[in-house]
Amino acid sequence: MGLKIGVVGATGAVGRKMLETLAERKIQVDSLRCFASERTAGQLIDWNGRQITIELLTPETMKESFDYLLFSAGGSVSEKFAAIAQEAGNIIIDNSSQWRMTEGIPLVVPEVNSHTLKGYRGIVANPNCSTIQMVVALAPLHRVFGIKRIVVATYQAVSGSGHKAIVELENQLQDPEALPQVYPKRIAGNCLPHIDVFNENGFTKEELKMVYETQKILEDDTIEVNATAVRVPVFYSHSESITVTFHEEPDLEKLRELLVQAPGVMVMDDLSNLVYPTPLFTAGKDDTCVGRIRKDLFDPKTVSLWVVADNLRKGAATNAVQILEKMEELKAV
Ligand code: 2RA
Repeated sequence: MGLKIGVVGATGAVGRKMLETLAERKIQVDSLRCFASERTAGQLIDWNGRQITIELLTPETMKESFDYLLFSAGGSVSEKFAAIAQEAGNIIIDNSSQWRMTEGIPLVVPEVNSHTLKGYRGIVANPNCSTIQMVVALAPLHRVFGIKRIVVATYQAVSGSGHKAIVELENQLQDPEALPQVYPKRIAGNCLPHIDVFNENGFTKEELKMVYETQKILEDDTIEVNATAVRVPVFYSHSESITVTFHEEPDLEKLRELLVQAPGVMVMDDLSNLVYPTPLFTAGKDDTCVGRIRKDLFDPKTVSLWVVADNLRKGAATNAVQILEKMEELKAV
């Protein structure tokens, strides 16, 4: 018996990737409905050999019965419509930041904390892309050596800002005079240390997401995180330079072995052959790729890593569909 699935925000960069991923991972779907705003309602979408007419998102549709609703339509849409759908007894997997820090709402990376899904129905929050790839790599290390502090700098692709940002970078690469629209400054040939809005404390919302989402997912609010989130002229995949200090001094070979064994991780670390992860390699894949694994020169409890993953796939759509798969698995238990 196939599933009744709805995708809200089906025409956005992540929504489209969710549809692609449902087909790619052969999720058994009986009925697939796509919802969006007036702007695109009525348009046709080809999905897995079917033609689907995009429906206008309304409170009434969210009160209907679905097995899963996948949301990627921004926080305000989730705030209103995911709540209605939850009230109606549906399971919602929401990619917006709206519910991530709400008490009682699971914030899930299946490889890390799928236990939080056991016996749960309602809204499930998909973490921020830059958080997902970091915790996929660090969770297995945290369980053995205990993380004290993380210092991370991100190098985030423009696809994280949606389709318009992809077009903006393309235009700027063709035309040196092309004016910035999505970003406050040119992104071609540039780096912007500014993702989302600045808080009074000098950190951006994107950086603070990496702090508090990481603490929630790893269930340890003693973990210190200092993040600098940077937009770079790359189309797909976020890269992260992560320096992590543990409570216990890690044996580097054991740490490497933990990463090799870690679910969802691909270790790419052979400097003599110039093997290390890059955005061009990870784009289109679901692996979280880890390289440049090395001990700090001064502190034996500190290790640096380079972590790269496709921000639209593992960073959003694939993680959301993996949550659906895990919830289906747990139903069968
Ligand atoms: C970005 N992580 O990369 C944010 C939202 N997707 O723009």
